[in-house]
Amino acid sequence: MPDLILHNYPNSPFAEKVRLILGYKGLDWHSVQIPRVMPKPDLMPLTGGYRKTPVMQIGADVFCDSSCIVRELERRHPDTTLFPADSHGIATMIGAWADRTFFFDAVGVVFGTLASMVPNDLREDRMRFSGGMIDIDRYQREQTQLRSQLRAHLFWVERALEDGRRYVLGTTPTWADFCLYHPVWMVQRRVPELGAANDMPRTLAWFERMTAFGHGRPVELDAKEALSIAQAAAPAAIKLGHPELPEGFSVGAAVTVAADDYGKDPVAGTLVAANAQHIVIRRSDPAVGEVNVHFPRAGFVLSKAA
Ligand SMILES: N[C@@H](CCC(=O)N[C@@H](CS)C(=O)NCC(=O)O)C(=O)O
Repeated sequence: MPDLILHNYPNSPFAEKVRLILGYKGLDWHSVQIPRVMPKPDLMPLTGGYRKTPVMQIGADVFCDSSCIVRELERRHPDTTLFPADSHGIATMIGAWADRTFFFDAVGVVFGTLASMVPNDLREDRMRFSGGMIDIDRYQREQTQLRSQLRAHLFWVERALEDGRRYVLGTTPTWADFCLYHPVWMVQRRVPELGAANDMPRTLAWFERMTAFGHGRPVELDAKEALSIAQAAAPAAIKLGHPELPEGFSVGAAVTVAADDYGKDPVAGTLVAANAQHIVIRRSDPAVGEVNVHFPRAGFVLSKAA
């Protein structure tokens, strides 16, 4: 039975990024279907409030955010690495741009183009979730501008591939390719009629190459079963190199961790470890017992609990 459990739903671009990485690494994994809007009653006991998609679970360890997920996947399955040679710095920088700016180009174009088909529950949920940033009426009004931004940024991908390289940093795929992939996937899948990249042959060929990695070998798992797996497991012993706690924080302190951009619901727990890239807190819930919840340091706020 595979250890990796991905809590996800089919239309989630960030989940697609991780599914494709699982495919690239050739892994067996369990897929738990979660709702795309709140409430998410079988996810909250695991995360303690983090509601974004995807979340990865391994026993009683829960990994929030695709960059935290990939760090753990790399640790466990380093062979087909996403960070070959000295690509780590540049790949993570491109990834950070793609996951925020480029992703929101795609969100604006897709939601604005499909505005009349977006159900009310999704509209309202995303408005609340994003603190007003994902405003589908505004996306509809500003569609010309949003499409021009998407196209401008898509051409950056085309330019990156201009010398005939197969992937944006050379001959093998890196984290940068997977982060650039999911916004393109969202646009190509949801609004193919726009032909947003039709005059970008290198981008289209790269997209096909990336798509061919597939999703590995997923097996569906019931959400309640995932909770039982956490309940039956113990949180892993954490050995983080180069501990780095902000002044005034100590291991064992009551803290909260929250995203700094959108979906900012804080998760409360006891600080287990932190370094420049990673935060781990321990929390418990009757449905899962004790769990470690892992976050990236970049893009997250660590605070003392009130
Ligand atoms: N920084 C996060 C972003 C995740 C994200 O924004 N996911 C979207 C779906 S693709 C989301 O959470 N939407 C609301 C939801 O699923 O509840 C990551 O890298 O995982």
